[in-house]
Amino acid sequence: MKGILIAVLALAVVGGAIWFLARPETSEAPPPPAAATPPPPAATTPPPPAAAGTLRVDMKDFAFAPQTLRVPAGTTVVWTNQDAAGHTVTSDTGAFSSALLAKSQSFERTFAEKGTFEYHCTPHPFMKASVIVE
Ligand SMILES: [Cu+2]
Repeated sequence: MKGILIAVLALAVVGGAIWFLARPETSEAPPPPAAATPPPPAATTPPPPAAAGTLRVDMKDFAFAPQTLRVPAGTTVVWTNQDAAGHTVTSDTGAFSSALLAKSQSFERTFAEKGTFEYHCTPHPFMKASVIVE
């Protein structure tokens, strides 16, 4: 038993040595020098923070994306039409509806109340989606 252990250790040592000697030369290349350029100056005006509690839904290729949106209560959802065709954001229950939105136009609604809000596009009833307010 001890002989096997020694043999295994010897194999590991020999194997390691072979691996060490057989390494490609490139692994010896020194690391690239540290970038000489100074870091960019700190922005004097921080970028505007993403509006808290606002989520976007795109209307694109005759579909709402994301089709299911889970949000905490109080979230404002902004839909933007990316299609040449006009779309609406119309609640299945009549709770809300946008006008017919042309390309690049948006509609927004703040969901203060919890619940599942299914909606569709009036000209294209197959466009269905939902906002789940939790
Ligand atoms: Cu539509």
